[in-house]
Amino acid sequence: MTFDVIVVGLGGMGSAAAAHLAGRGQRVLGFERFGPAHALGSSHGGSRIIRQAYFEDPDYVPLLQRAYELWERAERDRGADLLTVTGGLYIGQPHHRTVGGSLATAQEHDLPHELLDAAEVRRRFPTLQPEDGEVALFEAVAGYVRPEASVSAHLELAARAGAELHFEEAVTAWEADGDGVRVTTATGTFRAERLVICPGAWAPQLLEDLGVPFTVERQVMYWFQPEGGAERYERHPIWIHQADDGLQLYGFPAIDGPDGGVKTAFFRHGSVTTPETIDRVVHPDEVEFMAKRLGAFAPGMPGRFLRGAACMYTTTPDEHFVVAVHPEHPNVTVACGFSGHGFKFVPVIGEILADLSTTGTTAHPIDLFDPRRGALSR
Ligand code: PYC
Repeated sequence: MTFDVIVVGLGGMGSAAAAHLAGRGQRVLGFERFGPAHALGSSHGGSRIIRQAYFEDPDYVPLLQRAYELWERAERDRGADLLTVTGGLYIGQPHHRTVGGSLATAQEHDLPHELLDAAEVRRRFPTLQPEDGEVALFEAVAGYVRPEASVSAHLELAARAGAELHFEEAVTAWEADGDGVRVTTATGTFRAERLVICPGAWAPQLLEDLGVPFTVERQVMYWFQPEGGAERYERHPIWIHQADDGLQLYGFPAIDGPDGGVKTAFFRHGSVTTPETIDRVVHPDEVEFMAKRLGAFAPGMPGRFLRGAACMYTTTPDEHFVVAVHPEHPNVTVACGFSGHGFKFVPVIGEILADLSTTGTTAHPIDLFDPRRGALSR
């Protein structure tokens, strides 16, 4: 079999790229170092926030709007529940990024939203207790997506469209020249016309030649069983609270029924790690710190600690993604450095990668993700 394109890494982004490429009639070969929808990278933990009033940069909004359309399409095509709209609250001091940045983006893009003072948040959402002086931006369209179900759905869509997918087969090297690409794994060398590399936390190894100073960070997710049970968290908005010291704490509804607990985490409060050395144990002092911050903001929490899990962010210096045709190799496309906020974009990144790989360009606005941007120079 001759392949048009090899996809390296079949996590969130790679599985979507494989599905979009195979859906366009490309002969796709995919490699994943672990099993399908595994829990050893950056695409596990049951839920990821999706929102549109994006404090990171207003330029993400058109991509988010397309992502919503493509999440719905993937749900229809696969018959799976992938996106749940719950509403979202972004809470903190008005001048802090979580509220101020979300508001600026909502205004620039005319996104429906409400601004609530602390008393109104406490009245409408008694599970959350912002302090007087804090405010919240409420966005009805926000919610969560399911990472493992999304990876499984895109793998299934890719396979259904004819992609050949190899699991437990790590890529150890790749080369590209005018004749095409060669990818080496433990079982051999594979050739194709083009390559799409979605390495996740393996970017420092597989894309070292990009010269981007990636930092791989260990991040912990926590599940707590609230006092009095999880029922009142079942239909709860997702929320992000930025404290006075800048730390962002976020949480989800109880999505796994009354015994599954409520998931919370800090946004970017990790330690530098590598995929080979990451500590997957969640330690008592970490649980204690989370429980203290959570208890101060959410009455009824932390309740009882159920479990924790570690995952990895691959962060760029400006926390924007890297999505582009490789600057040195026109037949190689790359997607990495999602900096802890990428999962919501999975289907639109799949579409962009399919555009870039098949035509060398895309109609989507991706200038922000250029690997040669000044903010990334070492
Ligand atoms: O991707 O929206 C996001 C997010 C918020 C907190 C952590 N990740």
